[in-house]
Order: sequence, then structure tokens, then C-alpha cells
Amino acid sequence: MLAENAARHDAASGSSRSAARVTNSPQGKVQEFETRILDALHHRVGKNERAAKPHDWYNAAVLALRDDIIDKWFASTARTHEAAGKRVYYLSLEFLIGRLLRDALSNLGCNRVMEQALERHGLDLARLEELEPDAALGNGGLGRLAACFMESLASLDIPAFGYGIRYINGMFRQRIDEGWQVELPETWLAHGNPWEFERRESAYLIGFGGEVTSDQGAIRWAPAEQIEATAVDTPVVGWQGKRVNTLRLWTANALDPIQLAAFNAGDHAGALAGQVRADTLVRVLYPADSTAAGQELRLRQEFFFSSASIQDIVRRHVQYHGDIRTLPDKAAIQLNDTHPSVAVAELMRLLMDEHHLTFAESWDITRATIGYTNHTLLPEALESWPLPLFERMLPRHMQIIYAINANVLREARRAGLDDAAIAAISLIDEHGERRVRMANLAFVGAHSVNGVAALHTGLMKETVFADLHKLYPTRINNKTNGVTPRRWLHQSNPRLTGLVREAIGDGFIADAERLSDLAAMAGDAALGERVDEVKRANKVDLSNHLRELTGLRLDPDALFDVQIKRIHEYKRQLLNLIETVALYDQIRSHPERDWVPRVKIFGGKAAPTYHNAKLIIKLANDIARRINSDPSVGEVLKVVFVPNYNVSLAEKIIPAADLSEQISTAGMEASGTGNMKFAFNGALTIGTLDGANIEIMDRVGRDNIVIFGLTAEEVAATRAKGYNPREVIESSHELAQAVKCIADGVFSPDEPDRYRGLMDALMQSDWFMVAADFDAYAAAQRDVDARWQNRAGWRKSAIMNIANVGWFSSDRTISEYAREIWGVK
Ligand code: 26V
Repeated sequence: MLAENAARHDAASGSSRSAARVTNSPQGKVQEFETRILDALHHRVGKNERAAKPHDWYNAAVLALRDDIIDKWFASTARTHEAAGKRVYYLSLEFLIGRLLRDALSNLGCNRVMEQALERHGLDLARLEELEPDAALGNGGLGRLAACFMESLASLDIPAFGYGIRYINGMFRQRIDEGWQVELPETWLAHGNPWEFERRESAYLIGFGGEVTSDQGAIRWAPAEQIEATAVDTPVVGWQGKRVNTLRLWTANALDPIQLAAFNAGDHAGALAGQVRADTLVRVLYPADSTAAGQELRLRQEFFFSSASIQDIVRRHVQYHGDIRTLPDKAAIQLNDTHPSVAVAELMRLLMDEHHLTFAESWDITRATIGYTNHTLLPEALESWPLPLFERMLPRHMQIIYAINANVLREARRAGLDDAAIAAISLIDEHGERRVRMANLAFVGAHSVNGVAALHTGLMKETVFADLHKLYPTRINNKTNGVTPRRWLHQSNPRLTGLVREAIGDGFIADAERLSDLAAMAGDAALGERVDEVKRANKVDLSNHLRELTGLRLDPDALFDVQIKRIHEYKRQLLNLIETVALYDQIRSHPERDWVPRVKIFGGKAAPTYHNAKLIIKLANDIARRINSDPSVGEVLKVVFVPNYNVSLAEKIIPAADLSEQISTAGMEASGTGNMKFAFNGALTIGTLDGANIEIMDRVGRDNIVIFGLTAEEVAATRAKGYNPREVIESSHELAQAVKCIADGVFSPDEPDRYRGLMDALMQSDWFMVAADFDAYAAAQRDVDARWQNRAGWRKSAIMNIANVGWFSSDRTISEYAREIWGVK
């Protein structure tokens, strides 16, 4: 039965089909690829086989494959024009796409062919793939979600553009020096980027500052400074090459890149200052999430990319459809968080000042076109800009925002809202220094405002947007996040994919909900053993990789317990670390017990200015050093901090994980998407009732997930009634011991007081409720041990996770956006 299924689905797979299209035999296709690679190597890279280095072969391979992609790209664009349907525009300051070669090969079904063509020259495709730098144009979940969405849009054959910034330096590279995080620039473009195409004809002027004048009703904004935004396009290949969409990233140029007279007069810096100012705009990705940026440069970046994108969208619409008033029929613009909020004012400006529509007409068009997604409730991450700064940088937009505000507040008054509600709804925060509230601007400028998991959406209605929700009660809706099963299962876990394909066929790659066919086989012992073999093989691969990275030897038979994500207090790496210390203590006190061998894997970057997060990284490394060198625990407990966590590392770690740590303080993690990736790969979750964990539990079943801790409601109630962490710590022997050890410098003998402050803060305020959840977490970990010891039970749970998380495919999420927000098929 299994073999028959495999044969049937092999025959239907993309690779065989595309092979058949080009030549009659697979060998013919390999031959053709080899010829194209050699041609690219010779004529585009400029090397022969003798002189070529691995990176030359990598470039040649990409160039050879790219030709196929470009043909499909043209065809997709032509199809969209003919259909004259609606396009989706996803505006995001972050796209955390990672590597593209394997993604493109796999979605085009060319993996085997490329592998064989390269083998003929003694080259290993997997090694060449490792030479591609990660395009790390994002911080974490929000940026990776944008990348998964782009892949799903193409896979679902929805015409779409992603719009963002082509940062010269993406997310910083993290080095660990003596346990401390050190940030280094990421130079992903240093050796060129074969995936991108500059589009000089798609260039727009972006104005800053200056004055607004009015001449007989005609408004004129004369900016003091102008910078040119130029499009750089990257193709995004959908599953089986069905469609190729465009990721359009903007780069910046001065209108006058060099002032020759000044240069010749010896003022070299002055002569180049304009270009430096333009370069600065696209130089770095702001390396923070959930902490306020607050710099003028950030607002400049936001306006630069929003204005270029809106100008591009309006230009395309007028070019193909003529009348700007039909924009909402042909364009759906989605704002990824508030970073592109200023697009609301920019679209209004173009409609009123350039297309001469009235305010009312423009406002209707704007709201019908724009949607807004909120990704965090953390107050410190809700963007607002000092009004004087905003007014100085964008005087015309400030006027428009005042006009919008007047309009909205009039509606609020008419609806009978009280003064407090009106103050909360206002686009201008009047408490203290006046500020422009970007979330309110996005909310009122959109016809749809969505959260990213059910709990998060509910909390949006009750907290940050409570008053706006009263005024516009149908606007907020939920779209639970998802991840692309192509990258996060099919490409990153070929062993598991092969096994699942044998069991149920390969329909699950395009339609992840078909994974549910596995549920009926969850109790099958033979399948369970094979799932285990796959996991073990992935753990061996990861152990080898981590040995190269860190020098540490890991036992692939131990339980791999993984927490990889941005380092933030609300994500509570500290809870995990304190529990690790408590466990260490227990193992040393009771060496006779039958401990489950564990490898605790941590990875993640801290915002460079986030002191506590950086200290938590140091603590993880201090704890690792001490435990790993203690012969009394031996192989029973190991701790690893993996440096420079990024998308490519995630692709190696997740398939090898047994346990997925999703332990945020309830109510604080909007959704999480790592949680979904782990479950797709058969890891069990240990987690709080937060974000999408709740929905994962609903689907995999209470027996196949380990839930602990306070609920969001209980967290709020505990805070409200006055929470005393010291009492909690003193009443828990294990916790008190662990906190004391850390505070007293057991893990930092070179600087005994290193963690005193961190532990004092835990005793005094503990905003993130580490102490409150500690006992429940420790008990949940012992429950994990017990489950692990029941091998058959664990395997069954792993299969039940894989079988039931198909709903968390970003295809499902995008279908919901398409149907319920964008109105596209
Ligand atoms: C805020 C800021 C402010 C300062 C400058 C840099 C910067 C960059 C990003 C952000 C927004 C952070 C919001 C965010 O990343 N939210 C995450 O979104 C994921 C996708 O929806 C979700 O799974 C995570 O739970 C949520 O934390």
C-alpha cells in the first residue's frame, strides 16, 4: 500500500512533470541543465571549469535556474494583465526570506536534476546551497511571516507584490564572545546578488520637509529634500512554478550623487554628502522588535518605502485601468503592522493633490483599498512620533492627518462616545508631548484591522483598540498566522516528507490539511518507529553541525529541548534557564534517579540596546559552560547556545527538535509561528495558553501538548490584585535555590554579582511572571520526562501533531485574507 502510493505520487510530482515538458527523458533534462550551468559559468561568471571556485559554481547554478524562473515570471505578469483582476500589495518593512536557491529548485521540481548536473562535475548541491548568504531583512516573526505569505501568494496563484526596503546590511550577525553577544554587520550583498533585478524605469521622487502652499485651493508641497527610490525586484516562485510574483525592494539614490564643483574644490565629503544621506536611508534594518525605535531615521525609512510603494501602485493602476477611482477594485494594500501607516496619508495626498479628488472621495477610496494587521499589543512597540518631528519632516501629511482626525472625531461625537473614548481614538496623543499615533492612523484608514491569533484579536478589542472598536465594531477580525509547508517541512525535512509521502501520498505539500490522513495511522507502531528513525537521523545531522559551530558533542538519543526565537523578557528564556539550573541541582542531588537525558538548545538575538536580553544570553552561556563541564551530570544534561540564529539555522534545528518551548507570559505573544513549524516537524510543544498555542492545542488535542501556567486572564488578575514575587519565590524551594545560586554567582565566579540585579528584579517586580509560573513549568517538564519514557506514546503524540497542524499552513491564512479582506479569488 505504501509503495503503491509512493509510485503514484512520484509520477504526479512536479519534477517528473517539468522534465517531461522540456525533454523526453530525465537524463536529457540533466544534460540540458549541465549545458546551461556551463554556459552561465563561462559567459556570465567568466570562469572555466578549471578556475571555478565553489562560489562561481553556485552563481552559475543560480543563473541557469533563473532563466526558467524569468520565463515563468513574464508569463505570470502577462496572465495578470489579461485577467485585469485585483492585485495584492503587501507593504512590510521586513521580509525575512533566508536563502532562495533551495526554495526555487524545490518549488520548480528541479532539485534532482540540478543535483545530478552538478555531480557530473564532482560538486555537491547541498554544499553549494550553504554558500548562499541569508537574506536577513527582518527581525523575527513579523518579517518571516511576510516571507511565508509571499510564498503562499505565489503558490495560490494570487497576483501580488511585496514592497519593502533593500537594506544593504540586514539583521546583524551575532558573535558570542566570552558568552556575550557582539553585533557585526551582515554584508549579504558583498559578492553581488544573482536573484535581483534593478528596474531603473520604476523610480520615484520621495520628498522630505519643505513647505506647503495653497494657490486658489490648489495645494502644493515643495519638499526641501528629494531622494530617488528605485525598484529592485526579486522573483518569488510558487509551488510547482504555478506563478512567479515580485518582491519589490526600494533602494535610494541622491538626485545629485556627486557635486563636482565642490569635489574639485577639495570638499570631498561635502560633495558626496547627498549620496551618503540617501545611502543612510537603506543602510540598516532597525535591529529591534517590541522596543521603540524613536529615531528620525526610522520615520524617514517608513515614509521612503511607503511613498515609493504607493506611487508605484497608483502609477500602475492609472497605466492599466485609467480611472483612479476604480483603485479599490484592482488593488488591495495590506499594511504589515504600523510601519507603513503613513501610506494612508500618502495615498490621500496623491488622490487629493495630484488626482484632484475631494477629501470625501479620497477617504472612501483609501479605506476601501487598505487593510491593517496588528502584530503586538506591547505598549512599548506601538509606534508614535513626536508631532513637531512629523510636521517638520512631512508637513503636507500632517495637514492630512489633522483633516482625517477631524473627520473621525466628528463621527465619534455623533456616535455619542465620551471624552475619554474620544481622547483614546484621536490620532494625536495629547498626554504630555504631543505625538502622532500610527496604530490609530492605520486603524481608521483601513476597512479591515486584523490580529494574528484568536486570543490576540480578542485582546485587541478589549485593550489597545477598545474605543476604536466601539466606533467601528465590525472592523476588527482575526486571521491566525500560518507558515509555508514547502519551506518548513518539504524542503527543511526531506526525510519526514519522504516518510509522509509514502504513507499518504504527496498531496499534503500543496494542501497541508491532507496531513490529517496520518491521524488514522498515529497508533501504527511501525510508522512510529520510522518517525523516530527520521527524527534521530535529523538529530545526528544537527549534532554534527553544532559540533562544528560550538565544539560540543551531543547525544542524539537525548531529548532535544529547543527554544529558538528573539531574546525578550516576555518570551521568558529566563524561565527556561532557571528551570535548567533547578534540574541541574536535582540531578546532582539524586544521581541515582533514572533521568531523561536532555539537550537544552537556545538560540536568538537580542536588540543591541536591550540590556536584560543581552544579559540573558550571557547567563545561558555561563550556565552552559558550567553544566557542560561538570562530569557529575555527564550526558544527562547539556546546554547549548547556538550563535547567530537565523532562518537557515532554524531549518536545521526544527526538524531535529523533540520539544518546542513556547512559554511566553500569557497574553503577550501575539501568535508565534515557530510553534507551528515545530509541530509540523513532529515536536511536542511545552507552552502557555498564549497566542496560537491555544489553537494548536485545540487541533492536536490536550493529550498531545504540554500546557502549563497562568492564563492571560489570570495574569491580568494577578497583576491587578498586587503580585508579590518574593513570596512566591520563598514558598518554592527549588525556585528559591536556583534564584539564589544565580544571584550569588555560582555560574559567574569571575564576576559574582553579574546576575544580582536581574535576580533582584525578579524578586521585586517580575512583570513577566516567571516566578508565578515556575512550579507549574517545572512540573510540566517532569511530565515531559514521563511522556518521553513511554516511547510508543511519545511517537503517537508526534504523529498526532504532524497530522493535525495542516490548518497552520500560510496557504490557509492567505486564503482567508484573500476572501475576507482583499476580495480576490
Ligand atoms: C517593532 C519595532 C519597533 C522598533 C524598531 C524595529 C521594530 C521592528 C518590529 C516591530 C514589531 C514587532 C512586532 C512583531 O514582530 N510581532 C510578532 O509578529 C509575529 C507575526 O505575526 C507573531 O507571530 C509574534 O507573536 C509577534 O511577536
